Amino acid sequence: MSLLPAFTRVLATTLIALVPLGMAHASDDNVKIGFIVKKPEQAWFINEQRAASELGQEQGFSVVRLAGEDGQQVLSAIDNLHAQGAQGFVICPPDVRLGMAIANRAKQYDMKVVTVDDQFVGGDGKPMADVPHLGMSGYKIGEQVGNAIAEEMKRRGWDMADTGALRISNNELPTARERTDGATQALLDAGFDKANVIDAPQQNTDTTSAFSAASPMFSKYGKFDHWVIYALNEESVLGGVRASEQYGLSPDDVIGVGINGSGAAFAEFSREKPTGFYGTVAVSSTMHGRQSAENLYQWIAEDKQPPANTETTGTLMTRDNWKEVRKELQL
Ligand code: FCA
Repeated sequence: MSLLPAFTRVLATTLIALVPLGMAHASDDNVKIGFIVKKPEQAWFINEQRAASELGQEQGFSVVRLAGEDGQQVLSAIDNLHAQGAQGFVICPPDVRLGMAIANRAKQYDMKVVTVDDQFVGGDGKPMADVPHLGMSGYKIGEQVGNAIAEEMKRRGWDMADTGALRISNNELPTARERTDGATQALLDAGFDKANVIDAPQQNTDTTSAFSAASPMFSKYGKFDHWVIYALNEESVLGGVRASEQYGLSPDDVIGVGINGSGAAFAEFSREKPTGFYGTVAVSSTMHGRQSAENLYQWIAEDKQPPANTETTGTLMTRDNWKEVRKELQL
């Protein structure tokens, strides 16, 4: 007799445990998330979105891939997602200062939001810590860029006094500033003269804007024999390298090191002859896409709050090892 209540209790517990599980499963099939990116034509973002869709296929939720190249397009993308019954979205915003407007629109529709790559900045100029974020550990990855450049300069036997450092900068974007600050600091620590660091501010985060920013600098600072080039991403470094070629510099006199490790770098490493694009610090866009989508999915389906901030690391990829690193990072 005395066993019965215990047994009932066990049964009741089991039932209670089973009911939410059953419900969670039923709702899984209905989970739909958006994945909005600022530069849908760039290889980094193409791969990130593809990885999120693949995870959705594996885990049974749908992913709607959308472009958000400016504020207007982002807001219509959110309206569109709501109309389709999506419960949330991952976003890399075209301008981090749109954070409040985007978060408000999402709240209005009761949608959950996580950011990837570029973190929202609030009215006070600080990162919006209440929106879960996953991105590169910008300063550290920037330092890796600076160290790779310093080592290659040494290997080539360059005199630092005759070398200019072209920092293609985008100081409005914290993601960019952290990376270029890290790279600059590593160069200074290696003995580089601050006076030889030349800023070339770009208006955007792509090759075209970097090319325009870099072009005038080579003739303006024609006194330098060699150049090193860095920026927030490899697309921008490629803009700088293309500008150096147009000015007439030989690849032997240029060391460009980017960040990302996407198709843009693979295409460059696949060229028959080496260019001034020496390397890139590769980060897994596959992991960024999968992890950010999974964090959001679990938040929606299981009410599991994503980590507030996840920082990812990078690996130097050059013409010599790019295929191995690509495999390792599942790119
Ligand atoms: C930013 C850059 C991208 C990529 C991403 C992780 O959004 O613009 O190229 O580096 O961070």
